[in-house]
Amino acid sequence: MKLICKNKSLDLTHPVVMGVLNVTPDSFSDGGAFMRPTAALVQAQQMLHAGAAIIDVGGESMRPGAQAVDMQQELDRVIPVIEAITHEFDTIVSIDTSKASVMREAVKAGACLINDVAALRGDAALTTAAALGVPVCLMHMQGEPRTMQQQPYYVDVVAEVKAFLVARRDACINAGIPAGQILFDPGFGFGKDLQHNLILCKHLSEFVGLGQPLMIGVSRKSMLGAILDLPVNERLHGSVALAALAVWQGARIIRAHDVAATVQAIRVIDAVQQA
Ligand code: 7PM
Repeated sequence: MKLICKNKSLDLTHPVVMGVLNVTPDSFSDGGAFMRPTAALVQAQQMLHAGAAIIDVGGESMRPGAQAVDMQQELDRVIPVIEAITHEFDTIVSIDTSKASVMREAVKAGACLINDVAALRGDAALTTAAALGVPVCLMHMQGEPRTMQQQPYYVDVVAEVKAFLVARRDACINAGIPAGQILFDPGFGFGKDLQHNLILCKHLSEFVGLGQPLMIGVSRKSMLGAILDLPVNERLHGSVALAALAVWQGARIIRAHDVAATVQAIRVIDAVQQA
């Protein structure tokens, strides 16, 4: 199982970690736009040293209740960072965005994977991603970030999330994106309550059965806060436990903040699976 990311190939024979690099005003303490690419480079270097295979650059806060970010603002945040990372390191950079224009500029700047929490449902996103020719991660979300955690509702969360992803895959294939370039992600915390997230965790192998490589983002999320009653900066052990459980069920890409711990855990799980 290999994705073609421009001139690079992403081998998913073994599970890999995607390191989260948030480029939002609150993500670097000094804040100043001038310092941002430098601070981002240091963080990227640490994550690569810890074994990350992908660096996911995002400029729009997807926190529940967050306001949408203006396009130019998002471009100003992410483009210098993508340019700096691709110039400095031989790695795969993904762009976490739902906006077609950000996808286009990010790929021009060096990104070679699109990670869209809206699964390419935004204006022109599908045709743009198809034209760019890079792999796409389709994530499930019920509702929109601002309101999605208000009343999440499913009759059968596993069946509904699966059906959504399969429908979005069909749309991608119709737009000309090869099936082998499509990733699935059930979207933990995106329009889901604790019970929904737990049921999804328990049934991840069903998503793997759909035939696309599965990506998972559970790192530091509120479901861990709810289970453990711990703040966001104390959710490392819980995050690693869920990452291990996801890889055991066949997930291939783990999106995580704490790269070293996550890489070690999934290497151990992979060793057992290969035995
Ligand atoms: C609250 C909810 C705060 C979610 C922060 C987040 C995912 C993603 C994000 C994911 C994929 C975070 C997120 N989560 N992309 N982007 N899958 N594919 O934890 O689960 O950074 S934003």
